[in-house]
Amino acid sequence: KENEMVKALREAKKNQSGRNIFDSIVEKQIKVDVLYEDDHCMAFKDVNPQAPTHFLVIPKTRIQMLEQATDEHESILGKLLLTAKRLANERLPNGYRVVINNGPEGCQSVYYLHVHVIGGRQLTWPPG
Ligand code: IU
Repeated sequence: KENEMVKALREAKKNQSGRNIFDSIVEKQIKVDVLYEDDHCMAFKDVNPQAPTHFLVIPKTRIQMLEQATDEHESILGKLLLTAKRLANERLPNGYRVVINNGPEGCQSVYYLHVHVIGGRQLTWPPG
């Protein structure tokens, strides 16, 4: 039983630190529905949308999760939010939600920092 838990924990850590599908998206090895791209970030439609509009904004250089961001990421974090805002303003005049999930209890499933932009229907609060 303990061995299984140690193994599961090791596996979870590996999944958090290794390359994942968003690395492949940034490297253009996987095609996605790109909404915007520049030297620093990329925005694309979420494959499993939670609302009529649901897209993600990611940095081109990998940050695993928000909790690992440091002062050196100040500029890219700003760019991510401003890009999310600009794309959202163009598409969602009645409002929208911007979300960053962090860690297991934050419901993060892909360990490559991404900003969710969700809208196109009346959202509810608090989230689940
Ligand atoms: P989360 O914050 O880590 O839970 O969100 C990951 C999101 O990435 C989630 O909404 C997925 O639907 C989305 N996604 C995607 O758009 N394309 C993929 O290939 C994979 C996940 I894997």
